[in-house]
Amino acid sequence: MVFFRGGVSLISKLRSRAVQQPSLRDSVRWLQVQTSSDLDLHSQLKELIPEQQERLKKLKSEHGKVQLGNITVDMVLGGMRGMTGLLWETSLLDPDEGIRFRGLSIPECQKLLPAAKPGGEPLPEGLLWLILTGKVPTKEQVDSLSKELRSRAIVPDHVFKTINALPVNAHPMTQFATGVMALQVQSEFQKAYEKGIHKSKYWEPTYEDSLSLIAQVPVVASYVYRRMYKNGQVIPKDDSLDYGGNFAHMLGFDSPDMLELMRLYVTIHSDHEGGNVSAHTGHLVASALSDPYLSFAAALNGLAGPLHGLANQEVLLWIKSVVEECGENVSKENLKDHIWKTLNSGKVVPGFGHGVLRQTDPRYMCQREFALKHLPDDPLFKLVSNLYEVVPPILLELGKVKNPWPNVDAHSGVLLNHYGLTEARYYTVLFGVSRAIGICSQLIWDRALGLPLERPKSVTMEWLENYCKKAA
Ligand code: NMX
Ligand code: MLT
Repeated sequence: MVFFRGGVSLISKLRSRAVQQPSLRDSVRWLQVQTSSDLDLHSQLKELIPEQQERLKKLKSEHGKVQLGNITVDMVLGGMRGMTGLLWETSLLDPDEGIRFRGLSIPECQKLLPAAKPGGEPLPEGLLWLILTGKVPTKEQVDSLSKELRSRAIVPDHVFKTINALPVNAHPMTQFATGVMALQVQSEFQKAYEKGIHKSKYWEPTYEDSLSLIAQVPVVASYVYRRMYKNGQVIPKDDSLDYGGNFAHMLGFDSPDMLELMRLYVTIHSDHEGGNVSAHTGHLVASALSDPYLSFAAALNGLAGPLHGLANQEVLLWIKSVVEECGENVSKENLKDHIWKTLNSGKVVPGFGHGVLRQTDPRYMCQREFALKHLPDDPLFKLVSNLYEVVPPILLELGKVKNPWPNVDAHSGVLLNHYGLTEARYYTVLFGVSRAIGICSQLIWDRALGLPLERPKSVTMEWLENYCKKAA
C-alpha cells in the first residue's frame, strides 16, 4: 500500500513555484514522482548517470567562465562564509527557508515520502532514494531498499573487537568513528582500485561501499550504546523493521512513538548541503579517491566538534545543569541569568546560531511539532520552548551574532530524553548515523560525475597585506 499525502499535485505546485523562484529551478527540474516499477536503486542510478554527466559537461563548456561573486579578504579570514565553491547535488540550503532535499522542504518530504504507517513520519530509506535519484519513491521501492539495507547490515566481528580495545568510557563518537574505520577493511572501492578499475566505473564500487556503510552504521552505533550504557547486552536487528525503526530497536527502544521519532530524526539530520563541516570534510577526503569508509570516518571527526554536531550533547547537558540548579520549572528570569552566565564565561549558547541560516531552522520546527503532538507536557520541552523566547533577544543584544534563532540541535535532546535515551554524550552518534545518508549519496555522484581533487589556494597574511596595498 502507498501512503502518499499530497502526491502528484504537490509536485506540480512545486514545479510552478520553481518557475518563479530561480534557486529552486534546478532542483525541481528533474524531480518527479517515481513512475517506473523498477525496485532496484542501482539500475535506476545507472540510467540517470549518463544524463547527468552530459548536463555537467554542458554547464562547463557553455558557462564555465561565468562569475559567481567576488572573494573578499573577510571571506578568506572568516571561514569562507558566503563563498560559493562546492558542487553538492543532494540538497540546497536557503538562509531563510532552510534545507530542501532535491527541491523538497521538510514539510513537503513529510507529505510526499512513504511512511511506515498512514500519516506517519517519512522513512529515511525514502529520503535516501530521493536524494540519490531526484525522484520520490513508491512505498514498494522503499520497502525493497529497506530489505536490501537489512541484508547488508552484517558487521564483521573484528569491528566489535576494535571498538572493545578502547576504554568503555571513551567518548561515543571516538568509539563510533573507530568502528567505521574498522569497517573500511571491507571496502570494495579499495579492492577495485588496487585491481586497476577504469575511472568511468568508479561509481559502482563506491555505490557498493556506500550502501553497505549506510546499512552497517546503525549496527556499529547501537553496539557502542549497548557497550557503554547497557552492560554490553547487544540487541540483534529485527528483520520485520525498517531502517529507522530497526535502529531504535537495536538501541533498546521499541515504543511506536520512539520508532517514529527515529525515522524523523534520521531523515532531517541526513544532509545539509555541502559546506557544513562534516559534509565538506567527507567530500574533501573523498576527492583524493579515498573510499567511502575513509571519507565518512573523517566526516565524523568533524561532526564531533562542539560548534557542529556535538552541539546536541551540549544543549542537553546545559539544560540538565539548569534543572539541577533551579528545578524543572525554572522561571524565564532565571533562564536569562543562566544564559548571561554562559556568555560571560566566554562560552556560546549551544543550539543557537548558524553559519548560513538566518531564521529558525525548519528542523527545529518539525521537532517542535513532534513534541507538541506527542509530549506537550514534558517539562524539558516547556523549558526548550521558553529558551526559544528568551535566548534570541539576548544574542541580538550582543550585537555580533548573525543568527539568534535555534538550530536543529536545540531540540533533539529533549525528545530523545523523553523516550528514555537520556545519555547526552551519545547524541552526536545519532547525528552521525543520519549523516551517512547524505554524505555517501553525494559521494556516489562525485564519482559518477568524475569530480576532481579538491585543492583551493591558500595565502599568508603577508600576501594579503601586499595584495591589498597594491589594490589600494
Ligand atoms: N552563542 C554565543 N555567541 C554566538 C553564538 C551563540 N549561540 N552564535 C554566534 N555567536 C558569536 C560567535 O561566536 C562570534 O563571536 P566572535 O566574533 O567573538 O568570535 C559572533 O557571534 C559571530 O558569529 P556568527 O557569524 O553569527 O556565527 P558563525 O557563522 O561564525 O558560527 C555557529 C556559527 C553555529 C558556530 C555559532 O552560531 C555557534 O557557535 N552556535 C552555538 C553552537 C551550535 O549550536 N552549533 C551547532 C550548529 C548546527 N550544527 O549542528 O552544526
Ligand atoms: C548541519 O546540519 O550540518 C549544521 O546545521 C551545520 C551547517 O549546515 O553548517
